Amino acid sequence: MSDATAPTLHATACILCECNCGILVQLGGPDGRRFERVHGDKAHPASRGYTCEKALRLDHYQNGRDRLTAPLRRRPDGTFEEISWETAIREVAERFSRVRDVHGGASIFYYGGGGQGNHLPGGYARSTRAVLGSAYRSNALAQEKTGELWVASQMTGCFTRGDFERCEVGVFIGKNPWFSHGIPRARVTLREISRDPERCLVVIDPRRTETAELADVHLQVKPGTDAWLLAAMVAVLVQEGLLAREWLDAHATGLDDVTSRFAEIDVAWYAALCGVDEATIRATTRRIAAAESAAFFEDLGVQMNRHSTLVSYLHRLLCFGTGNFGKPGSTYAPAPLQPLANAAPGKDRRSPVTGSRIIGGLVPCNVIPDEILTDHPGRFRAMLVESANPAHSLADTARMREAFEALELVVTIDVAMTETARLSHYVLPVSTQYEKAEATFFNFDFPDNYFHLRRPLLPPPQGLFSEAELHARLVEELGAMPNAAVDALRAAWREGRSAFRMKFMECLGTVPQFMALAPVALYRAIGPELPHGLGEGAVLWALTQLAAQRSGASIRRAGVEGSDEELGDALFDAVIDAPSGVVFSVDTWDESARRIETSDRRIHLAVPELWDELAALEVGTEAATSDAFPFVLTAGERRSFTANTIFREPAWRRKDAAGALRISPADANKLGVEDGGRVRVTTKRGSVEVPVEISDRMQAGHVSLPNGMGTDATDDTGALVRSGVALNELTASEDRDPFAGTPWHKHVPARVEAL
Ligand SMILES: Nc1nc2c(c(=O)[nH]1)N[C@H]1C(S)=C(S)[C@@H](COP(=O)(O)OP(=O)(O)OC[C@H]3O[C@@H](n4cnc5c(=O)[nH]c(N)nc54)[C@H](O)[C@@H]3O)O[C@H]1N2
Ligand SMILES: Nc1nc2c(c(=O)[nH]1)N[C@H]1C(S)=C(S)[C@@H](COP(=O)(O)OP(=O)(O)OC[C@H]3O[C@@H](n4cnc5c(=O)[nH]c(N)nc54)[C@H](O)[C@@H]3O)O[C@H]1N2
Ligand code: SF4
Ligand SMILES: [Mo]
Repeated sequence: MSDATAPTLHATACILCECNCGILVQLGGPDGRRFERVHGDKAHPASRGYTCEKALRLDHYQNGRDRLTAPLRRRPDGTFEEISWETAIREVAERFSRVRDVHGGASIFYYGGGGQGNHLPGGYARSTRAVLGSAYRSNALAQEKTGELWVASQMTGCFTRGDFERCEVGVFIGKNPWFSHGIPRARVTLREISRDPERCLVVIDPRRTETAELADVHLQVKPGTDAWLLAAMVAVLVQEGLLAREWLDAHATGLDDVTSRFAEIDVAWYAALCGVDEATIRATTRRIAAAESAAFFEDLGVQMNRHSTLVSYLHRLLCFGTGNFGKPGSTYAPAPLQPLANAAPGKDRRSPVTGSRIIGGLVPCNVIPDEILTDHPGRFRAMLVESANPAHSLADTARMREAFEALELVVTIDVAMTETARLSHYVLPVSTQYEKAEATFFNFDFPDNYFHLRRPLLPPPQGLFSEAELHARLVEELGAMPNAAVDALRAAWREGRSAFRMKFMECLGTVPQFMALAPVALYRAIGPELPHGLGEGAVLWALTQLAAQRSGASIRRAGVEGSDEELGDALFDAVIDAPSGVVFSVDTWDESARRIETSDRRIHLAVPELWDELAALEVGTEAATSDAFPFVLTAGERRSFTANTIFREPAWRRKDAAGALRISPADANKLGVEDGGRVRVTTKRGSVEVPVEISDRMQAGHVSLPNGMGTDATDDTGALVRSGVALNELTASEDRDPFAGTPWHKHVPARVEAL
């Protein structure tokens, strides 16, 4: 093919999981808007050409069904009518203001702010929220990561990640990276560890997962018993003298307190409780302790399970107890361009109605209905939802629906007509992630960390625009846009960066609430001035200034140059200029160790608030199952063709279109059901019908359903048709961790009956 006919490849990223692999898209089709081909982008600093099978299906997102094309207002009968943008912005601003004026802004709850690929909207929403006085927010992190975040805040004051590329031993706890990824180039990295006889892959999972098949050691726990397994492993460290004592003396406090609590643990008894052979537990613990380095990753298998916060703690005792922090192949504290949720030990903030612990600034997802369905004066009265689908993704859909119906006002900002949009008073459509500049803050790599500001591939359809523009218009309608400052900033930008920085500082000192208004003010002032259609990247100007102050040395090591004053601007330009992403920071291991932000800069091994739960393990496992609900259902397993609800078009799935229930051969036999046969799954909250897949990966008594199914669409007659099981029809909001409020989705007692 000659150069003249070579198709244009547009650099962007996959938006289906936190890895955000770099991709090259070839556009085509009759209107030039189809994703004809998708390749891995070798120029992307983290993925280096890698993708999984899902990225190839991204046309189903860009050109998916249910795309919203105009603002919608709900009629009293539940149907929607299209309204003009003028009306939409005016009425939404008016109605939120009314809630604020009558009940106070704190009653306006914000949910979302970005999914797996789009975190810039959350930045702009800060401005709208500040004008409305909205004080509480949440997102999906508060149904998975907040327990771990709280433990991190207690022990290190910063979040830590595993260095799987260099580790000798890699440990995955309730995590199946073969399908869920979560580390760059997951399958390559897993294979490398697996093939190297000097290295060791350990997987803790009740299922024989694809990752477990590659593992040297598969600790096949009974579902929901990880706390006993990990407590036994820590006990082995303590009792066999395997702790990295010298290192701990230099870097940690609280060791004696911890050892006394594990000295008496009966390892054989705990082994029996979790169903893993005692000798294997001892051998695996010794292997970890003897290794030069070990990296750890816990995920939903334990984070959405019983004892999740305690498990996060035990996992860290195993990691730090063997000296695995701050050296190659162990764990590190990354420095993202912008932290997604803060792990610094902060003040104890609580939600207004239930008094639940707010971790990382987020209200626990499972208590949201309780914060609404009450006559408490501090209850939430209105909700702004942005790039999230909580009516589908949060526990207990029936209660969530009731909660939405009780709110005075629900406004949803999305690209598609979702389950949440259908429950909203107003639905505001926006451009897709390929029709605007976008980015995520899932950048946790080490020692080289990268950031990718993606350029738009396509203009949005007529009448649509980005969240940045939407928030700017809302703030303008609310009369809060600092227009004079915006004009002055734009003029200063044209003059030069030094003038701009000075003007920005001046605004911080003179314009009321400027810090909070800065995102939309920057967007209005410099958005149109930015090249490559990167207007929505304007907010990054402020974030790169802050990053330069925080991590100047690391940014310079990445080759970004400039005086202290100029470094932020140089970083901003580097981000703007890199279509496939840029390494913005190069850390050292010492640098990472300095990010420990406890009061004495040491790792705190003792977390007394968890002692009672730890001690309670001794009495044994408490069965969640019963005669009525004898199975443990894992409600939400990542599979080859699941991607939360980012794809709404069922046709994107090459396999498993119905989202089968996986069941062990023994259980299938007992129930008299064949592969592909249908069963009814019933929990205390609901009942669904689904086909089964008989799988020898499953233990007897354990069944699992995939996540991301059960989205609704209207058929030709206008009726709603659901494809697959909407998991949270089966889950209950009260089934949650007593500490962090995270759900027990991986451990739902259920009954299965053949149909
Ligand atoms: N293909 C695909 N990839 C995704 C996503 C997707 O939708 N599809 N979503 C992304 C998102 S948002 C997230 S948060 C991540 C989640 O990534 P993961 O946490 O890896 O995904 P899951 O499959 O939900 O759960 C992991 C494992 O937990 C196991 N498990 C169940 N019960 C227990 C238990 O009692 N103990 C232990 N130890 N393990 C248990 C399951 O068998 C499963 O293999 O994936 C991301 N990647
Ligand atoms: N039972 C059970 N429930 C679960 C899970 C489970 O395993 N089991 N997994 C949980 C996990 S880990 C997660 S992360 C959550 C995910 O659940 P949510 O955080 O609610 O998000 P998604 O399903 O990813 O949906 C993202 C939404 O963003 C919209 N969107 C896409 N692009 C754009 C855009 O550019 N702008 C805007 N404004 N919107 C856009 C999509 O149309 C979609 O509605 O689900 C959770 N729920
Ligand atoms: S691992 Fe797969 S789903 Fe995740 S970003 Fe990369 S290509 Fe997309
Ligand atoms: Mo997630």
